[in-house]
Amino acid sequence: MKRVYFISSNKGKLNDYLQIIKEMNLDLELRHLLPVSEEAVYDSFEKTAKHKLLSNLPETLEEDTVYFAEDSGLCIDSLKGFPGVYSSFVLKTIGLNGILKLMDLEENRTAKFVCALAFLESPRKKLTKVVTGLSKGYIHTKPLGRKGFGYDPIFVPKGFHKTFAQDLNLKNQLSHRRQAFEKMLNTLFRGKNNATITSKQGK
Ligand code: ITT
Repeated sequence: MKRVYFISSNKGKLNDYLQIIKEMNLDLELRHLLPVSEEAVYDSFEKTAKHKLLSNLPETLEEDTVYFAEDSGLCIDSLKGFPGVYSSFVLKTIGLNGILKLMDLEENRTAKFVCALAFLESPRKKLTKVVTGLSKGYIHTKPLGRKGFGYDPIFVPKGFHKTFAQDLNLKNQLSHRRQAFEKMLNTLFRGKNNATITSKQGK
């Protein structure tokens, strides 16, 4: 069994990964590390994810173990990508209702979730790689559903009619997080661990 360490303070993300690993039937043990350094926000998800990983790595790294961190958020087209890299701050301040107010009477409700996942490709050399996943969809007019976390109650994935918070199984089959995680596993284990890893749903 392989061991992966996820560095994050967000229990919702952790639950997503646990469900993804279970659903993909992977022989992986996911462990959780709380960040030790203050969170910094850069102008891209990729840069922020890399910083989160490198500034929170334990001094001694375990061999044959994967360390990863991620930066994610919601980008709303009619708001020119807002809240984007500020998603965490915006959720804590104006919240879902504040976002819905900004979208009041807006006809173009398209949006996307982005997940940039930074991981150590080689723990010995501290070689970092960043992969990303995207979920396209739209912002509902009101929060619906009690599952998931963060912006899940207002986000409906493209081609479906329920919010992520109404159908967490659906979310974890196709989400930005699922795609980024699969990319990381494929980069790390392809060729070494039998087959390529793919999700059931298309990208
Ligand atoms: P970390 O310790 O992992 O950094 P965080 O909550 O600070 O946790 P981010 O900086 O990546 O995470 O902020 C992302 C924000 O976007 C945060 O408020 C999340 O709740 C929200 N978010 C990220 N992914 C989401 C998802 O899949 N569904 C709903 N909301 C999400």
